[in-house]
Amino acid sequence: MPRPVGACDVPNASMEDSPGGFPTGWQPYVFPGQCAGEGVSRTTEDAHTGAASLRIVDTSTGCTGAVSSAVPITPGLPYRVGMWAKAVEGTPQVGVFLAYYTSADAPYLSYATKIPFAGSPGPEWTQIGGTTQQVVGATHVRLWAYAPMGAAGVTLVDDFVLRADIGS
Ligand SMILES: [Ca+2]
Repeated sequence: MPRPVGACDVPNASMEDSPGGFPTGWQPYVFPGQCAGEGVSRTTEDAHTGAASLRIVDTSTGCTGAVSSAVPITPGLPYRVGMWAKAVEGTPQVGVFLAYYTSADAPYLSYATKIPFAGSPGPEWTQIGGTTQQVVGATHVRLWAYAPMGAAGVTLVDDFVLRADIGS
């Protein structure tokens, strides 16, 4: 399949690599008092492509999700972010944030401008995402898959996509 124009290399976008147990290039999201870094894991129970996906369990006692390592972007361009999601229990809501940073080693989800796209996945794999105008001064983004508090359920997510929106 031809590589789409403007496509970026999302680290381990299909969750296939995991020598340490958690998908390489990703880490559980931790935010003191709200997100304990629990409820998110790699699974091989189902996948959009390949053998693995990311399993997000939302008990609605806190938020849960995973954040990618930094991906360099081209200054000035709008970016499209997306992921494939499938509900396997309950009626979950999930979203994908694009978090913009002014350097590759900016602190973990600090000093980021976060632009969310959220949806309610059904029993089939569907894509969630959208296009953002770039934040002025940003040089890198991290992708952040998350389940906010308030909609308990279990979601599988897979195949993250990031590309500059410069035509097809
Ligand atoms: Ca996969």
